[in-house]
Parts: sequence; structure tokens; C-alpha cells
Amino acid sequence: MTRRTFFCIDAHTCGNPVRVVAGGGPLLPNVSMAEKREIFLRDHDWVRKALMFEPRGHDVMSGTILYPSSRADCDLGVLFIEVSGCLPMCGHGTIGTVTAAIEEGLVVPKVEGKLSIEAPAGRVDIEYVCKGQFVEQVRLFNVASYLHAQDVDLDVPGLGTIKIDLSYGGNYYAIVEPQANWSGLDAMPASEILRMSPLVRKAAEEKLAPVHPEDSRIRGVSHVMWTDRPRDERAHARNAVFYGDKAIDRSPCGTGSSARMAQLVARDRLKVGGTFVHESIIGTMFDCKVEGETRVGDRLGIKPSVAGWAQVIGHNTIFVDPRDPLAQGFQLS
Ligand code: PYC
Repeated sequence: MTRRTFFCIDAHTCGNPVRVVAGGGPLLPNVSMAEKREIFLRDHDWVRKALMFEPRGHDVMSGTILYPSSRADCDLGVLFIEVSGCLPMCGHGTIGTVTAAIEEGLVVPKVEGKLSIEAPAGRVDIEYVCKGQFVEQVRLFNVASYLHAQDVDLDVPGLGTIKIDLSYGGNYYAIVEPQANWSGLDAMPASEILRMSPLVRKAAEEKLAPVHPEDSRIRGVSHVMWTDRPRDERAHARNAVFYGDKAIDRSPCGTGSSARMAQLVARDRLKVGGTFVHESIIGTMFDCKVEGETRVGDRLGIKPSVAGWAQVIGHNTIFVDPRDPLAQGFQLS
């Protein structure tokens, strides 16, 4: 192998990293993003590991690789890459990617302020607001989201029996609300979130093993959302989302916020048409809305939208050199 060069734009969305690979990603056939995702994972996964793992990335690193879309109704195809694999959809990744792509001229919108991207989970429409050359806000109209299961008892070592709901917003989320055996986020430092979340995820997966009703390639409990009352008076709720092996989302989590709204609507705690401001573990916020009702297979679901900001922090030309013993990246176990 010769040295490979990746032209990246590094950004963060409300605190969570987004490394946008604008050049150097592997060529993939002109098929849907869902199929591209499978081909990438089968044949090119070293690219993800090299760019996401240490020493070029870290435990919370995530990003995207840009592709032309094979759909006539989409401007851009987006492959989500992160430490744990390739997510079907990622909200903070979308907001960072759209910000970088518009500010750097990587995509030319047919209609100013609007884009449609093709994610592996489906088409996602975008509205963005610019001030001068900079993008101030990106709103994504996310894939249909639904509550998959509610009031599920899990026996979690160290916690005892806890109740969770399982909800889908582009990924499957085990949602934990304050209850007898868990008093809330204030009493849970980040180290505890990292320790307890894999146990909750494993127990939820063993009991529920969800499969998306319309796309069996989307399956499994990948994320755990711990919820609490907000600290900021503008917000309706606060959350900390665990993903991968050691990552806590620093943003309010786009697919997580969609899953949370689907849960709240199904439980009649949020109305269709209602707004929902979601606060992250570091106090950043997404402005979310339940845009409408829909169906996911035979389930009732919602059409969620999520808005937030991102900041481009630099250009990053990354080499992966076969002479480097750590070319493929590493993770501490
Ligand atoms: O914003 O959807 C999201 C997300 C998923 C994992 C980290 N962020």
C-alpha cells in the first residue's frame, strides 16, 4: 500500500466532533447509501479506523465521508463513520457536515437555504440559515421515528431493576428516566455513564433485539440515553447519550432527540406540532420539533426535526502511511 491522503474539514456540532472527509475516501459504486455503507464496512473499514481511532482520532471521534447520491431527489450522499462503526443516521454529524459543505463550497444547493441528503437510513431534508459566508443554523428533517417498546424491566448489575423505553430516531435508544433505582444525571458523573451504559445496552439488546420494521439492515440497541430535568430554563429536558465503547455525546444528539420526541409523543407528554429544546451534558442545545405524524411499518411514529449549530475548526490533511506501525489506528481496551 502507498501512503493515502485524506482531505478533511474538522468541525464540531455543539461540542461533539465531526471530521468531514471531503477528499481521499474510497470510490464506491453508484448504489444507494444503505448499500454503499455495507460495501464500505466490508471492503474499506480500515479508512474509518485510521481516521477515527487514536492516534489520528480519539474515543469520541465521529465524521462523515461525502459521496454523490444515486437518488435524483438528493444533493449529496453522506456516509457516517465513527469509533463504533457506520451509523445509519447521525444528527450532530449531519449538522456539522452541512455547515462545512456549505461554508467550503463542497455542495451547490439548487435552492438557497435548502438541501436534501441521502443517509443510509433514508432521505433527510435540510434547511439552513446563513449570515454572510457562515452557516448559523442547520435544521434537519429526520427519518421517521417511533417508540419501539415501553416500560421494559432490565436487571442491570450495580443498579438493580430499572425501567427503560426503547425508541428509534435513526438509531435505537434505550431511554432511562429518573426512577427508584436511578436518581438522575446530577448524581451521575461521566465515569459512571461510561461504566453503566454498556450494561444497560447489553441487557436491552438481550431482551428486545430490535429490527427496523422497514429495513432489516437497521437493527440492535446501539445507544443509551440518560435523561433528567434541564439546567437551562430555555430547555425542556437534558440528556447524556452513550455510544460506541467509550463515547458520550457532547451535543444534545440529533437521532437521540428524535427518538426522545417519539417516546414523549407516544406517551402523550408532547403534542404533534410541539417544540422540544434539548440540553446536552455540556449545556449546549438543539431546537427540535414534532413536524407531523407518520407510520413506521405498522407502528405509529413521528416526523421529527432538529436544529443546531456547528463550527468549522480547521482543515486537516491526514496521511495514513504504511511505514507507520499504527497506520490502522488503535483503541485502548
Ligand atoms: O447526533 O445523532 C446524533 C449522534 C449519534 C451519536 C452521536 N451523535
